[in-house]
Order: sequence, then structure tokens, then C-alpha cells
Amino acid sequence: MTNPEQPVIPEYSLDRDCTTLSRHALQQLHSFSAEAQDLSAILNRIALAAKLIARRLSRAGLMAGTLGFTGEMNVQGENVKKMDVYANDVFISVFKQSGLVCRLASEEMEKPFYIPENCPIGRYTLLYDPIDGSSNVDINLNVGSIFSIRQQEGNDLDGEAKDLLQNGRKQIAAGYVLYGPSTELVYSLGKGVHSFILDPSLGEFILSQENIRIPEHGPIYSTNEGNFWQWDEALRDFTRYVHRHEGYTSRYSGALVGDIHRILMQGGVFLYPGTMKKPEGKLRLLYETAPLAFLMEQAGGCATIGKKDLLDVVPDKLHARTPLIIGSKEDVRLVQSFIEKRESTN
Ligand code: P6P
Repeated sequence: MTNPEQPVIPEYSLDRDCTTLSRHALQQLHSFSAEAQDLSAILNRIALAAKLIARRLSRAGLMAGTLGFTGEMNVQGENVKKMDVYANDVFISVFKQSGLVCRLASEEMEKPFYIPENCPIGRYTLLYDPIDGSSNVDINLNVGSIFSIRQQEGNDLDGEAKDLLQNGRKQIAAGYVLYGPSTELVYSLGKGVHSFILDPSLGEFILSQENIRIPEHGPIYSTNEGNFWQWDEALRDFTRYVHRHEGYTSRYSGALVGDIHRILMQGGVFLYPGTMKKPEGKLRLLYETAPLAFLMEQAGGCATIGKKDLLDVVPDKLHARTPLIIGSKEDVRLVQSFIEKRESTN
């Protein structure tokens, strides 16, 4: 016989199952204002996009026309995967008729995409990498989506979206979705970093961790050492150091979101440095390195392009690239110490 005073389901577990992303966003903002409602609704749409992408990824090997390349080249000069195109279109579709987002800027599109019916009202811009690490899609390894939300400034009458060419501290929210054994959405509104796990039985992202803090130091360094001979000498010095000292281990998946998530949870440093041929590096600022830097700073870590904070970098174009050194403060500082040492001897 159950005791009527004691709820059958412990209060905390029911409340936790009801802590969806949209509710959590409103809690974060301590407000039900129009702006808070908008941000909550935007995150809810991003969650819908993530669910649609996760669903397709989970059956990609069984669905004709899902894997492989389209035969096209994108603005990055990269061969486009069919999954890149699908995911890009999903983000556009979930924001149509939303009145929320006027412009979408994506790794896959040369220019921002405008949703006219939203534009007079929607003052937000979504910047995103729809599928990051798409080389992993065909081999069933983890991939991710990265997103950043900015307020539109001015009326963008020429359609060039020049107001996006500002530093990463103008972001009002950022996050990523990790499509792994479970689908995990990690986000920040500038009030800490929080993660949600997709519960397929509910079709909802449910709060799993609040106020995630990156360890001050961790054992992992994550980088593509195949580029070792193309790096500046200082980065080679750092690599030689971790090779020769106990307590370091290398992990690299070739998909940025998974590598960054590992660093966030276990500590350490991820590096994608510039090379002699490409001093600006490979990763894109507005929808890859800046949102991740925003999250990492919110989690107590840091992100730099070498000596300058990444969030202070002002892009000169929509698809600007930056080097990326990101993770635990102690480990990022260790990398920087080799850069400073080299500069002092040059
Ligand atoms: P490399 C994927 O193409 C990506 O943009 C990131 O997800 C990843 O961190 C990086 O490139 C991998 O690049 O040169 O090591 O293959």
C-alpha cells in the first residue's frame, strides 16, 4: 500500500524529467520577458534540429541517398557530404515561420540565408556548422553540430550581414550537439555551461549536468600530429615536451565537437594551430572556434589563437578562420609558455 504522503515517483526525478531545454533557459534568465521567451524558443528549435539530424544519423546506413558525397564543393573548398546538405536544410526549416531568426550563417553557405517572413520581427542570427566532422559520418563515428546566437545590429539593408563581423564576446548564446552513443546538447547563455541528453522515449532533451566546470589541468592533448612539421617551432616544442613528460596522453577523433567535449569533461588542451602554408589555420571563427571559446570560458577554461584571446578576434569576412588552442587554463598556459619562450629568443 503506498503512503499517500510519499509521492510514488520521488519529486526530484519527475522534476528532472520535466527540466527540458526550453524550461532551463527560462530558469537561467530568471525571466519570462519577451527576450527570454525568444531565446527559450530558439533553443527549442535547435533541439528539434538536433533530433531530426540524430534520427537520420541513426539510420544513415539503411537509407539510400544518405551517406557519401554530393559531388559538389562548398565555399570552404571541401567536398560536400549528403549529410552536410540535409543538416544545413534542417536548421533552415526549423526556423521558418518562427518569427525568431532572420538570418542563418552556415559553414555550408557562402552568404547568410534570410527568412523574409521573420526578418522584420526576428532580431536574432543563428551561426552554425550543421555537421562538424562529416568525414566521420560514413564510418559511423561521432559527429557534431555547433551553433552560436547573435543579436542583429542595424537593418542589414545591403544583405551583407556586416554586423556579424564582430568579436566573439558579442555572442549571446552558444553550444554544440554531440551525436555519439547518446545525443548530447551542451549550451550556455553566458550563465554557466549545461548539458542535456536526448531521451528517445520522450523525444526530449533532459537536463543531465548543470554548471559544468573544466578541470584546471588534464592529461589529454588533442591535435593532429600529422601536421607537426608544418607548425611553428613553439608548437613543436610543446609537442616534444608532452612526449617526454609523464602524465600526458593523446586523443584525436578528427571531429572537433567530440574532441572538445572530451577536453571539457576531463581537462587538457585541444590544438589546431596555423601552419606555414595556412597561418590562419583550418577552423572557422564565427561558427566553430568562437562558440566553443564562449563555452570554454563559461566553464572556467580558456581559448586563444596563440597569445590573443580568441573571443577578442574580429573577423574580416564571414568564413574567416583562426588557429585554436583551447581547454584547461593550466594546459593552454603551458602551450603559451613555449610561444613566449620562442619569441623571447627570436
Ligand atoms: P584534420 C572536420 O573537417 C574539422 O573541421 C573538425 O571537425 C576537425 O577538428 C578538423 O576539421 C580535422 O581536421 O586536418 O585533422 O583532418
